[in-house]
Amino acid sequence: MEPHVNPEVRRVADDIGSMEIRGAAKIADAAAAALATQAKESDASTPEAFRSEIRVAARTLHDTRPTAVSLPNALRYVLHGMEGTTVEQLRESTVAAVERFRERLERSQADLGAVGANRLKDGDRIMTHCHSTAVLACVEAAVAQGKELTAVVKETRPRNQGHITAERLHELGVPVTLVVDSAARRYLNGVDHVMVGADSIAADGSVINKIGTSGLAVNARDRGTPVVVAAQTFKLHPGTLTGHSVDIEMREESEIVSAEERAAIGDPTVENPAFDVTPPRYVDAIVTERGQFPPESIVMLMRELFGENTTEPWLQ
Ligand code: RUB
Repeated sequence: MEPHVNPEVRRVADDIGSMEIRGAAKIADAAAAALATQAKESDASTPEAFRSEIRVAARTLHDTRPTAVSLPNALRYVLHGMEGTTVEQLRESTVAAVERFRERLERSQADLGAVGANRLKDGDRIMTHCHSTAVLACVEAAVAQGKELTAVVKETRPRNQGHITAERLHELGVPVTLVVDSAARRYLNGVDHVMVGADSIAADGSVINKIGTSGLAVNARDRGTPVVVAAQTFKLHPGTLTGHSVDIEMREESEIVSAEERAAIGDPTVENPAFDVTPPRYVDAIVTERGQFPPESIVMLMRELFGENTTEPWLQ
């Protein structure tokens, strides 16, 4: 019999797939919390049944979106923390691992914000793309230090996550200029830093983030504007240490064009990649809760944090 998956796990998985819950950090947090619900409400009668329920729940959450490594890293953290020989011990250790993970997530975001804020000076203007809670943590910390910042926000088609960023920056008291994505280069001359988040960071220092990030970084390099990537260390992709590449999510064409619109323009092939890869040579610094790193040195940190442990426990 297929192990029981808690309805809350299914709801969170659906919400991640439909992007009700989105952004790498929020996805990781929601997935970990869903595993705690699965553990708390499980009526498994044997330790084996409990373990296989948690593994199936983890796989359900894992198979929602492929690019943000924060999701498998969160699941891996919780599954490695699951220990004991009775159902009660397994339940308690799983719930405790979720709590530790969520606390670490919050703390690392604040620590990262303090590092990123050091890069920002009073009067600076940043440009950002998509909606990154890590970027906002840097801005929030800088504002708390009394620095006055302004921001150029790219709208981030097709899902317009730039609107969320504009709203959050407004709440922080940062004046925002919202521009269409293709206007970015025109505004780079007046910008002091490009600041973006990451969904995954590969062992060679490549940064995988919302589609459009790589073009922005190339343009910024051309203009001499530094590109800063704000990302907690759970964005480091352990599989890339052993030669795997990061899967780029292709989303529905309906996010770009309706079936009628497509038919009216001669039925072109429509492609909708959600992320792209920015090579390390276009990135000036990766800001993490452990300090800031040149992208080429991130592999050292990856080895320190993950060692040889790059397996997926929910597949066992
Ligand atoms: C979100 C996105 C964000 C990163 C970082 O893409 O690319 O820049 O996830 O976010 P989507 P954070 O909207 O498709 O999920 O810093 O909050 O983890």
